[in-house]
Amino acid sequence: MTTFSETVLINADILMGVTLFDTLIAKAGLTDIYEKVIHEERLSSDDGLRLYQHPDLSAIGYIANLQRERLHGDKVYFVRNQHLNYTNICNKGCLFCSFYALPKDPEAYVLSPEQIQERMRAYADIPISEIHMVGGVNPKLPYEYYIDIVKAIKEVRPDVSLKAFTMIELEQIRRIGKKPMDETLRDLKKAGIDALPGGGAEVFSERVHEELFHAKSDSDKWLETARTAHQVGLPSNATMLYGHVEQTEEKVYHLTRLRELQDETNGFMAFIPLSWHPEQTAIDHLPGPTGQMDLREIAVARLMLDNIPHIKSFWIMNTPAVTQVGLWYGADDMDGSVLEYEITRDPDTDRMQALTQTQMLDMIAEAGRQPVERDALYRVLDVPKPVLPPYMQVDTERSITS
Ligand code: V47
Repeated sequence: MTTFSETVLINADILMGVTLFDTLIAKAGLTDIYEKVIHEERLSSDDGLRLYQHPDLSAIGYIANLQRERLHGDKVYFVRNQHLNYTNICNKGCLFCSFYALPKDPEAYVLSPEQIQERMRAYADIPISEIHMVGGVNPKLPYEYYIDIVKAIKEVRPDVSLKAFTMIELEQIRRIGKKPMDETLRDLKKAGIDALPGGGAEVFSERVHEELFHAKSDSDKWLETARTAHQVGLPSNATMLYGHVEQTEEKVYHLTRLRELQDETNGFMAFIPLSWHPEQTAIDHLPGPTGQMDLREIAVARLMLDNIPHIKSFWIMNTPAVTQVGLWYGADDMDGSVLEYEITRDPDTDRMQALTQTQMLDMIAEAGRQPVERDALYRVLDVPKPVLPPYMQVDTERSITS
């Protein structure tokens, strides 16, 4: 509770042109960071640490929202997309993952180009503009398979933008094709990919790499592949998987390394903090992240990644409710319709995870923001008029007493 003397101080500040928020930020001891943000100065790693450790999440959210609104005003980007997973067979054995299967497992699958086309045709009546396709690292698949599935997708929907293959999958595709990375990327681009998703980055920490995903290539390789992709004209996203065994310093390091590469290439379109889901993984005794943590990741990312245009709150992992709040904590993007999601699905119910266009618009309008439909490259397709839910509509005909 605010004390009498604090109230007097706050009132005096207002008289002097200092806003209530300035005072609350000062009370939280965050004025130096706030001023850096106001003056568009880069935050240091120490600032990043403080933002992670500070108890006043709403003060941090308030500062992150300033940056978010400076970049995007009220806009919230969404996309009508379909996520496709061409295989779940993977030889990396990451302990945080519930998606992968071994070749002998009953649930193991590889989709042929024709099966991928069937999955797409199942949604032929939905006007989507993005396909998001990733899969496990399956050493049995030949180079031509990847080229063929890309072509198959473009055959069914020539107009969609295709965002496919993480830096980890690309390393496998390059290896099996015995080609340098730039040539591999040019082949895939020629076949039809338009951008790369941000997965596979996990946390840039040798310690966590050893502990959870030692068979995967490391952070230097992930960043090198991203650099090459950006150089050949393929923009990408970037992710960070949090809420397992990582430490705060490791997350700050992750963000600063992404920021450094972005200074060099300007090829990252969006950053997506990925909220880890422990269910059905080898480390499901760990509690996983909370909603508080999800919001903080969004806010810290928005503040540290001053050169990455978009921060996405992936509603599948963050939940629609946290995503709505996240739109005031630094996020300006919520991904999209998705249609089917397998990486963190509930395998017991195999439930489809999808949002319709109307649901996405309602979610954004209810959060008090302006929806903007985009494609995978953030080209604006439509700016639909937000329709407020009935409980938020002001009925000017009725007074409170009538
Ligand atoms: O690389 C794996 C993560 C990623 C789990 O670029 C898990 O627009 C949570 O990268 N709980 C794939 N996460 C998803 C991804 C992504 C998603 C949405 C949009 C974009 C984009 C990219 O999911 C993997 C891994 O880091 N992951 N297992 C899990 N149990």
